Amino acid sequence: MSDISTQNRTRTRLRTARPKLHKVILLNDDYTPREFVVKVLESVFGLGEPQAESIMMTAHQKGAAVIAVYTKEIAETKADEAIELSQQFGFPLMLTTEPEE
Ligand code: TYC
Repeated sequence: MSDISTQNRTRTRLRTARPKLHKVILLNDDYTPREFVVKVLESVFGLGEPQAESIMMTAHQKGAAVIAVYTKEIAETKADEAIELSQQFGFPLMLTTEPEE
């Protein structure tokens, strides 16, 4: 027989690596100026001013707001950058990260 044998083929399920995404969450406080929070959101997270304002106001009114989702490492790095920037200016701004459901 000239057919190519299929006998020894194994079926391999292709899995696409899909890393779990993590939310970066902005927390409200009583001391950080609103304008500073907006600047941090623009500079660290690349948001435009309207979106930065909207997220800042959500955190201000509700206590917390999701800024964006990233892979774990990027989420943690961005949260750290924002916290460090705020500390350099003497503000207590806090951000956390958590895995998406
Ligand atoms: N609550 C702050 C104020 O009244 C402003 C603020 C908003 C701080 C959002 C943090 O995540 C925050 N100056």
